[in-house]
Amino acid sequence: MGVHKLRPDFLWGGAVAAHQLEGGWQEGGKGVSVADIMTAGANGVPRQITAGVEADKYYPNHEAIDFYHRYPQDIKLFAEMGFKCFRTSIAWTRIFPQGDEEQPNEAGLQFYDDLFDECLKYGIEPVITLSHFEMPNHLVDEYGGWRNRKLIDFFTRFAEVVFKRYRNKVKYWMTFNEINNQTDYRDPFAMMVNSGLRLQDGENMEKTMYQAAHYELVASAKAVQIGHQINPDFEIGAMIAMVPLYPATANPRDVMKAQRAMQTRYWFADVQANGFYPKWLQIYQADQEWQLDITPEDLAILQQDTVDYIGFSYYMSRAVQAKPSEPADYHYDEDQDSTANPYVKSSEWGWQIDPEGLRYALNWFEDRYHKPLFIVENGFGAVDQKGADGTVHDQYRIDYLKAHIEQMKLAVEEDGVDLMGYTPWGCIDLVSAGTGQMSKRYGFIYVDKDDQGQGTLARSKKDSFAWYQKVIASNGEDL
Ligand code: P53
Repeated sequence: MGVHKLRPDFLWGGAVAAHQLEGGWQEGGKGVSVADIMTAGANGVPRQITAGVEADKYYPNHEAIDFYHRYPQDIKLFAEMGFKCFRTSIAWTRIFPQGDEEQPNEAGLQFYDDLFDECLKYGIEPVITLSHFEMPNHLVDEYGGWRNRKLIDFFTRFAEVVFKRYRNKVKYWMTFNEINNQTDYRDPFAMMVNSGLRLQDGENMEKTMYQAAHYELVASAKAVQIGHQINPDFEIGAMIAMVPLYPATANPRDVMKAQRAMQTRYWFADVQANGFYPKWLQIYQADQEWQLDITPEDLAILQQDTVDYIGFSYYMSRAVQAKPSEPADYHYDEDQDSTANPYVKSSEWGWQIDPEGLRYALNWFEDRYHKPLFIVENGFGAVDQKGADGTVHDQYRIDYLKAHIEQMKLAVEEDGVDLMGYTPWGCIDLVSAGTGQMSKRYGFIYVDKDDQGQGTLARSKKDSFAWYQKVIASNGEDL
């Protein structure tokens, strides 16, 4: 007891993604990203992915919360909370507006120079995701997204340009945000944001997902290699959506099903961290007779350039149960096989709140990869009521975060997990990725804007702002 503590330089901060807060979708020469062609959905109503930008539709990411113009004030508020780091992404379309240009767009590069300088001015370390649900839409229309091997070159060119440009400003990087969300290959949203895939009639979505994911994993490994050549001090991580899948009962068949479900959701991290495809997946892919384009050169790159750490998001857990007629391979179909766990409560959006699941996840990653871990997203999406005096009493958010930080600390102090930091999601209210709503709020900072795009965009502090400030100041002792 007491030997292990949070690192003294623990990276407390907050996390966002460019497309969800910047706005300025046509400024500084920016191109159209896949996020720019998504309308607003609602709770339980999926976002529409339109063919292009259509005149009569509302696209919430176009303006978002106008961070593009307002970031100095917002970073100042992050500094006031005591942030040690700030996780955001570089919008690929600001650097390569179409994605296939030879030369980068200087105005886009300059924007991130200024943004990172603003962070560094307060001692806030930028933590940067290269691709966070915002690839150039031109690569979707022209090349079919990540089903095309050419994307590897476009992505690595982008990575090389930004690694070089920011080599003295950014040390922590991640390649693809939640690369494993496409496990749910039946979900058009996941397929588009992860891989720029618009599914064609009659196409085997599962096969296409495995092909696209393979190219992304090769691109990720190449980026790790390039990054380390440019600056050996870079720490380049994976970014995995961790949703633990528990067996619904102690029936050994449910336990087997849960094991295969976890293998199916997390093989992406196996490849990125261990450097090779797990055996069960090699057998599964061979059995399908898909003839995937996976070359010996690809496998050598995967083997050689593994990630330095595992970044992951954690919001919820789920459960799985074997069917009476379960096949011998226990094949996990995320769309059909994942069920709610009756032992834990859910948010208004049906996300199952399970703080112990975070400790479980940290231990699971530690056992499997023996690499440093970084919780780069966690948080509670909820409807906030702003009082007439501008206050928001978000005790429910404090309760959620406190319970998760307690479990995170147990994983470090009792279990010895090597944890780099903690960046709660949406530290300032922003556009929800899944629904396009503003009203699904995560922030310590309230932004005055509604689901129809109305509002002053004024910022104000919620109760959780002072709470998180205190948490950081005490390095997690005062919760
Ligand atoms: P929203 C699904 C499951 C877990 C995390 O999500 C997910 C998703 C996709 O919606 O996304 C991550 O905004 C993602 C962020 C996103 C955040 O979780 O749907 O990395 O971009 O905003 C929260 O409530």
